[in-house]
Amino acid sequence: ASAQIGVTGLAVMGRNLARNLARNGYTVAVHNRTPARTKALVEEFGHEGAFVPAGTPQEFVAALERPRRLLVMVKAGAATDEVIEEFAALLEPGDMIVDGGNAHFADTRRRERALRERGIHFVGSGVSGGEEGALNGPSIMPGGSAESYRVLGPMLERISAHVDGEPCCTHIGTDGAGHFVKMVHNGIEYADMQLISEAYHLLREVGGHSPAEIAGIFRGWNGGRLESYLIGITAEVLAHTDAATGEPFVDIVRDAAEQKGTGRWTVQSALDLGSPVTAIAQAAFARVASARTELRDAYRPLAARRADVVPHELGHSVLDIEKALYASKVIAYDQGWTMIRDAAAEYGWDIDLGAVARIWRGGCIIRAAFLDRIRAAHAAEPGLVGLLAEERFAAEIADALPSWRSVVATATLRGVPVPAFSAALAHYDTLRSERLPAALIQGQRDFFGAHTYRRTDRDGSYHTRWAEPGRPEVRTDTGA
Ligand code: NBP
Repeated sequence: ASAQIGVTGLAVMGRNLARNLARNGYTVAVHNRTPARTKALVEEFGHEGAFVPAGTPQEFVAALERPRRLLVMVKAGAATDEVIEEFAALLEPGDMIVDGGNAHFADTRRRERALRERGIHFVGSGVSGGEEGALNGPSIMPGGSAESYRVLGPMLERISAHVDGEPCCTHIGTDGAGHFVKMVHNGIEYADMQLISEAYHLLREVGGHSPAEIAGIFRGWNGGRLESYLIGITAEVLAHTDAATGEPFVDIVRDAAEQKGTGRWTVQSALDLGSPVTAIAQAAFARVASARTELRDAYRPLAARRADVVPHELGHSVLDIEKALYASKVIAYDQGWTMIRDAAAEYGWDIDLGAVARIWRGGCIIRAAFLDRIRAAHAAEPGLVGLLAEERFAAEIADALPSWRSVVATATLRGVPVPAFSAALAHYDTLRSERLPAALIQGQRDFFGAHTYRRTDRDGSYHTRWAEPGRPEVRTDTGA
């Protein structure tokens, strides 16, 4: 036994963390379910430090000094449970398993409890910074026992990023605390990316600036109080020109933002906790909405027209407010129906959407006259994707729109919070938009996480090698 730590799971994250550990002078045992990855790591990067390749879990565990420190970097979810189970059986009391994957904190709490009963320390640790961070210094958010941190902390602090000599790693708290904090980090990241993208969209649609000009504006902002990684990469994404078409890159990316789900977890947990994380929630929903092709297709015919974009004057009469309330209410109900439709598809429920409206017309708290109209709309068109696509509702909303905008604008100018009115209005504008800044979010995601994007002009998944000269584009779904 000669290795101070072992890494199992040698895809991008695990491989780079193993290299980071080795570059920092630790002897690192390496293991992967498919042995080819272990072999490739040692062949390509063996010169960077001391690696001990292990072909089997038994060899891997035997290579580790006691108490054993085992870093698991496999796919989050069931794979993590399988790997923990497999290795826990080979470990002894006092040994430590670190899960550096993106686990849900509730899973981490469950795993920690189960392993604690067997005398094994389980450290659920958030790792942020993507591939690049894993190699050169990530931000690390370990949970688990104080005792485990005494042993692991110095190693994790050493391989973490450092700012002003301080490591970007600290013991967050017991059991799931590390993964919880990582989850919130990702929620904030969603909000930050959405806000940046909305700023870009405003500069483009309202300010009339080109993507290249906006890149310059962001570069300027990055020299001031907004300085940040995300603002910096946004400037780079916006300045990039697509080699195939000569168009701004942001214009050839499909404006359907994707996600791996950690932002969604933040919102779900926030509802359980009663934490009002509305900016994060709006960001998560903005991504979801951008990718709902069938809703956007249904609502695009309602596309913004000049007349309903610029209100003639800012109004806030009783009639204006009535119209804003009505329109917002239709949106809220429509969102509810979308959710019921989604759940029906997910769980295989055969739900009559018109009947839901019918049974809510009386007796319940949301009983309302227009439920009969919702019932009728679904009866007339069984596959109805959304209420706003129905002619009469569409006409009513179009009529209400100038008042609705005026009310939200007036409230905003006067500092009167109207979170639901403005969220409903943004939902309407989102779904009927021809283009959304979700394309920029896809560019940001591809930049920092190689998460790939889809193009507007051809099929397939693509990745731009942002760090290479000329920023070549590769297709990723064909292995090319
Ligand atoms: P992936 O999430 O793509 O997972 C691939 C790894 O999991 C491979 O080593 C694979 O082994 C292994 N694996 C799977 Br899949 N099922 C397994 C099983 N049943 N038993 C054993 N091994 C199994 O890798 P990644 O992108 O490097 O991410 C690793 C973790 O880090 C994930 O939890 C991820 O969410 C998290 N994370 C990723 C990033 C990022 O930017 N990518 C950032 C921060 C955190 P194989 O080679 O044999 O298939």
